[in-house]
Amino acid sequence: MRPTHLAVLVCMLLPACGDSGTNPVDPPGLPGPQPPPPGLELALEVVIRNMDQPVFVTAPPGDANRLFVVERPGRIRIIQNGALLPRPFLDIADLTSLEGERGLLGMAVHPDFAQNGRFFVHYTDRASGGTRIARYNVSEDPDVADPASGTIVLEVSQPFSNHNGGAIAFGPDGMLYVALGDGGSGGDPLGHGQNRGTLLGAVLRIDIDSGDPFLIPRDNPFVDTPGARAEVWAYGLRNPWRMSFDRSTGDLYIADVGQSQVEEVNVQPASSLGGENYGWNTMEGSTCFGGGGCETAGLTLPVAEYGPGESIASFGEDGVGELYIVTIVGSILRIVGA
Ligand SMILES: [Ca+2]
Repeated sequence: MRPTHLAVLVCMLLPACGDSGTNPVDPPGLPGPQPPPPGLELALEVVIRNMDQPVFVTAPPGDANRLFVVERPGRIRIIQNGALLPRPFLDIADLTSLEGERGLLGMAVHPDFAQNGRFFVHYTDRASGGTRIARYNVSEDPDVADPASGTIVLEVSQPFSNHNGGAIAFGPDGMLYVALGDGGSGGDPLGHGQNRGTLLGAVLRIDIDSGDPFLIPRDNPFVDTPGARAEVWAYGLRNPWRMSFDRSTGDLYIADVGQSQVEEVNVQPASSLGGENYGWNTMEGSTCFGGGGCETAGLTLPVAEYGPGESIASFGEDGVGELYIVTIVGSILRIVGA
């Protein structure tokens, strides 16, 4: 099952879809996820159980034999041809805070991993509680990373232990996209979502193949905007936990965790020049946050919303584009044709 429309799959696979009160809704005037093709039936196949708080799976591009499982406590494990390798690929548990929603939250393998052996992780620093984006290299053993290769690429302080974001992904343009939450507490008390002058509540876009540790691409949307951080690609996000570039179209899907009412999926077309404001905390989903009215001009609404309450932590893809579900209670499930 190749991932073309994650939002559709969210709806097709979550039991909440179709239950009373939790139907996904399409905001008026916006295109919602398309219905699955006629005759398409999906099933789930257990890959492994009893992982330690898995939050994501990924693999090097083209790698058909290995699945890399990101465990929140700070380890990356490899499932090779269906079997869990005993030695972790990377173990940074001693660097990682597990307080609240903190932890090792995301991983992105460099598109040229076969040549440069690089990958990037998104985790919470145990000492400071801040977010760290770090680069590592694989060792001479292809199944083990070199722990000494760790280099901090980006540090972002976090005012509260929740809403750290967590997604990190390479775009079709070769840039590294990093998703950060609004910094936490409830209701975004510090106003980070609507503040382009902070890296919080935003998706960042950086060029990690240039500069030291990176360059800000000249075509980022706020490079010339006074008071804005030039790293910001899109903003108005509460807790962008996962994002994924569609392999066939290049469209970017951003899953944002809602305050209490809805979870939402935002879609940014591949043709976007960036700069979208996804609404938080002026809006939660397609509703003005806090009741009453609000100024919605200039805000980009989600394409899908659904009720919270499922145990699915993430979707993920292997190196050849097969799609998986990760549950926080420890299971990795492959989506297959029924
Ligand atoms: Ca939103």
